[in-house]
Amino acid sequence: MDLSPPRVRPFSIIESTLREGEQFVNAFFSTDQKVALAKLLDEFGVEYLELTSPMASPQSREDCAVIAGLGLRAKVLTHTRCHPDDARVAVETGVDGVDVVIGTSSHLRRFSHGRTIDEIIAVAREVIPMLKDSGVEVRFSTEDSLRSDPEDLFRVYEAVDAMGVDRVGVADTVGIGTPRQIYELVAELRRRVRADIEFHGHNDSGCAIANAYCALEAGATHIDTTVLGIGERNGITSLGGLIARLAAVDPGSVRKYRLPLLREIDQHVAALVGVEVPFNTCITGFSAFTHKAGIHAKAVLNDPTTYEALRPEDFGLKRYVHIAHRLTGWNAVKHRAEQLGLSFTDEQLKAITARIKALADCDALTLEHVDALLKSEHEPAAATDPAGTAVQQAAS
Ligand code: HCA
Ligand code: CU
Repeated sequence: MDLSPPRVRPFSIIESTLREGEQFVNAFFSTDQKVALAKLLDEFGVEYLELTSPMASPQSREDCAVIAGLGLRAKVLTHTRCHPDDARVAVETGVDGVDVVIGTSSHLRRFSHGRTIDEIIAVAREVIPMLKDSGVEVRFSTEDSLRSDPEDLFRVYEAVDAMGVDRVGVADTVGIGTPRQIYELVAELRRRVRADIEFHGHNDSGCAIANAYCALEAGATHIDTTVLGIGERNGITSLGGLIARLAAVDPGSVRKYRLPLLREIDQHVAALVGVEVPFNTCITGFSAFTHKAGIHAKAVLNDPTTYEALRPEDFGLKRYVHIAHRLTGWNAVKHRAEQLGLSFTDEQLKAITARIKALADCDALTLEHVDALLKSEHEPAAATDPAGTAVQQAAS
């Protein structure tokens, strides 16, 4: 059995915070906010930005033109229904590419647009050549792919592939797919079409990042993300989550991005939509590089790779060893003492650690408490100083 990490094949990110992300319940982005975010994501290095359909509202249409005119390095896409009128308006905004989508599942065919598979292919035949003739990049995606009949799906994909589409999209619209299903669907699609393959996965059942990764393993070339994963309901594959997944497999695969910007990007979007960055967010969650238990702390202080799949310094971040609690160990306490410039014998450190544990059994401790204790043990005179002063001096 070989569990060694595979190499990640070349891929592009289609960053859809300005489209799928706008479908998040709290999202409202002004033109200036969209422009600022587009620039930030462009600086990070995503290959594509996907924008809300110009048909959504007059402002959405203007915003497409504004962002398409910024001269960003990233290609600017907009997202529309597979309909000639929408496609025409999309091209007029000056975007580099148009992502068209139409539902192929029986649910959506029955309750949404009411078309048969033949009718879907017929409308694609009106839209795709027209878009190709306009010189834009064209993607055709099947909404609710996972609940579509695979034979219907492949018939549609093969037909649009023959029409010269640049990319076909698999959309797990309701977040129902398992990694294995996504792998099998994309691998079969890879065998059947010549076009690039995009994956768009919702996170209703918590598999969005894993599904995106499996899509790549199976031959997908493009992955849709949003910052923090925001989107319809509980959203899609998050930008940071995909980066973390890929960096853990093959750090070289994400060096093309300016990784230290990720924290600012996550915090920026969290503020825009009025949420905190969740504590368990990959890479940028506040405890993502914090180690606590004594055994972990000791090993990490010797060699961080013992308990870290990712290197915080690659993202401009620092690891933190949390020592003010009853699971702590004397190696971690020693490390803190050294940071404060205080030297103790091992016996003294073990005694101090025992005191920390006893205190932490009664009440929640802070680093300030531990620092004050270390200082007072080192220079008993300092014990008469207000603890806060000692800590402030230590911290400055
Ligand atoms: C939706 C549409 C979509 C489209 C994805 C795609 C989805 O908002 O329901 O264009 O590939 O999840 O199916 O976001
Ligand atoms: Cu979606």
